Amino acid sequence: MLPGGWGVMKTTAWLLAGLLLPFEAQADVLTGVVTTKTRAGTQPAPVVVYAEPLGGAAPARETKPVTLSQKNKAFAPRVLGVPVGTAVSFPNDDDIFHNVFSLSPGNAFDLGLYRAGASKTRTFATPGVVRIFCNIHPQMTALVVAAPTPWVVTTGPDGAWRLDLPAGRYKLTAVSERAAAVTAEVTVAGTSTAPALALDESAFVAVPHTNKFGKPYPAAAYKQP
Ligand SMILES: [Cu+2]
Repeated sequence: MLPGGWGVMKTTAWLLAGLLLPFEAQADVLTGVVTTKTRAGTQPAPVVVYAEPLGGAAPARETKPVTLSQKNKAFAPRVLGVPVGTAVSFPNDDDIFHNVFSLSPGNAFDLGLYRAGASKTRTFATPGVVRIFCNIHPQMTALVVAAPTPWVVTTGPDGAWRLDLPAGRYKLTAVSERAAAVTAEVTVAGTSTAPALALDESAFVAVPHTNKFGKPYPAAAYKQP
């Protein structure tokens, strides 16, 4: 019975398609490498890459809490990309007091001064690039990129990155604390490779940042052991 046979085959094909599509939607992978032009002898700063869907708003997803520790008078990790809406906890893992603040427009906050073992949390509800400091220790700096999309990643030391996202058209943005952001558009279908994202931090000049009052740190703050 040929017609019946075809019918069964078609039905089977539809069933398979129905079963596989959701899996396929999660299986698309976009990989790329960010190259950074630096001054001779300088290691490039870590880079955050995020992908915003073109032709529609990024879907709102439940976010996972993330930890950004204060240890040995440094923030760890130093650079963190998170979807907007993410709650970031800042545990003080040293045995001295620390503070966490930012003056970045749209994302200014101050968690106050807190002791060893304590932790405070900041939810990054507004997309943006957020420079984070400690009001006691000027050498402590971190960068949080609150991305307007669920698809955000921090590159490895070699600039390589990977995002698992549904097929479609995206605008990619790469941003670091020492270079102007760059963007590119890409079509994702199956396993895809992103176009080159090239940052230039060769013109970057480090200047002392201010404390949480917008004033220079006292000279003694730079001399602490
Ligand atoms: Cu501190």
